[in-house]
Amino acid sequence: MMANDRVTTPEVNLSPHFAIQRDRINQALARLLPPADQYPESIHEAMRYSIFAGGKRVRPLLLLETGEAFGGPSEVLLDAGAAVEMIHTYSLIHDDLPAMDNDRFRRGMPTSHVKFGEATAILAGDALLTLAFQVLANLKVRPELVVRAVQILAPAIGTIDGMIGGQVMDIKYEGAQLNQSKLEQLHRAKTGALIRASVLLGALLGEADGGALERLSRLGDKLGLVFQIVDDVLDIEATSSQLGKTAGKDRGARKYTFPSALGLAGSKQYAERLTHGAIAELEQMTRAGGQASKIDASRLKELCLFLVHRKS
Ligand code: GRG
Repeated sequence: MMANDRVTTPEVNLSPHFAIQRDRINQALARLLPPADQYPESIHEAMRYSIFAGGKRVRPLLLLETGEAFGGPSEVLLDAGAAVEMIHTYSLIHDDLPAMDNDRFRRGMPTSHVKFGEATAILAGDALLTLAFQVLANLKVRPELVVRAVQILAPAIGTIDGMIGGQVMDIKYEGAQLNQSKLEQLHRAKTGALIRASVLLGALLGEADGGALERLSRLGDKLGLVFQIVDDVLDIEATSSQLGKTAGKDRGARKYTFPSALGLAGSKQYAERLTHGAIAELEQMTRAGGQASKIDASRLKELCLFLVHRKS
């Protein structure tokens, strides 16, 4: 396929299967988070408030569907997915703080610091991050898999090409005009790395072989960028009530985005092309023979299409 080829993918509404999967993820989160009446109550209330504020659960769904496609044990995948969602929610709580994006509205509700005060919001983020690694350490798998899971997850949210590094770049380049390669480097780190790690954790815990891991790593990388491009497009095209957060923030915050670099139509086209590439990785993986030829990748494909066509 050539760089400028036009690609369109069919729209999908997620099938009822995913509502069931979201319920299972929510049940795992409800079980793993300390109860709101557990002393000291205020922090547990704040952790549960942000976790159950209505996120789409994209990252745990990717983890679960990848792992289940390879026959991984659901109890383990659900706990690992919950850990990833805890980390994602920590990043949102901290990103919304006055010292960062200073947002008052997230997932359709007042942000953590608005509801509980800044000190509790900072601690709730810290606590979710800490609990996530506790959950990973307690996964009922061979210790070697726990070590490898930490080796995937920790760098994905760290400073070198990971989430925190991406956030640092985001702050550093505020108001700057970036070329496409710098913009992609920033978003691969800030948003993409955790999405890629979610896919890889599913593959690891499903005991996918090396060839499949490589394909899924490339798929995760592409989906991570798609996610951010669509986020930038929605910031322009969707309303605050559709998003559950303040729309139009990027322009106000002088953020250089994919639509600034490629235009709206160009951004949508690029997201479609990347999605097409991600689906091609899946198809090549299942055609390559061996272990992956036996898996049903249709749910993962459905998720890829959902991510590019999502409206919130
Ligand atoms: C503060 C350490 C630290 C990191 C912040 C990822 C990140 C870095 C901040 C999130 C801010 C943001 C709006 C990023 C754009 C992409 C993104 C992660 C959107 C929110 O994710 P969704 O759409 O949210 O999956 P829900 O609410 O559905 O879970």
